[in-house]
Amino acid sequence: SDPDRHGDLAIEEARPKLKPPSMYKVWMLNDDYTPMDFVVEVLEDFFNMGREQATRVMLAVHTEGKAVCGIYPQDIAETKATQVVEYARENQHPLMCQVDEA
Ligand code: TYC
Repeated sequence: SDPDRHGDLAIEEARPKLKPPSMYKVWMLNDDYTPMDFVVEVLEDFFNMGREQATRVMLAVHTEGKAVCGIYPQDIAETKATQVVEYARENQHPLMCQVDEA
């Protein structure tokens, strides 16, 4: 038999596995003041949802307190959450996002 076969396997086993990038959930939180239309617009513009999906997610946040609006690599998740909160503040709304590990 070929003595090199075992060597290849040993190398294969020793090679460190590349971890998949960890993913983070972006949650949208309910509040009593942000208009429903504004939340739908945010979900369309920042999370690439159509009107129907954006409306469903907005209503889920409204009735359940929070809902996931997207799952992304950490830097993208943090950037989206920051952009949403900044956009809400520019429009005088208290809308909040949270990011946590998926
Ligand atoms: N609760 C808000 C209202 O009744 C609507 C709302 C939905 C606000 C989702 C925030 O993330 C939110 N106007």
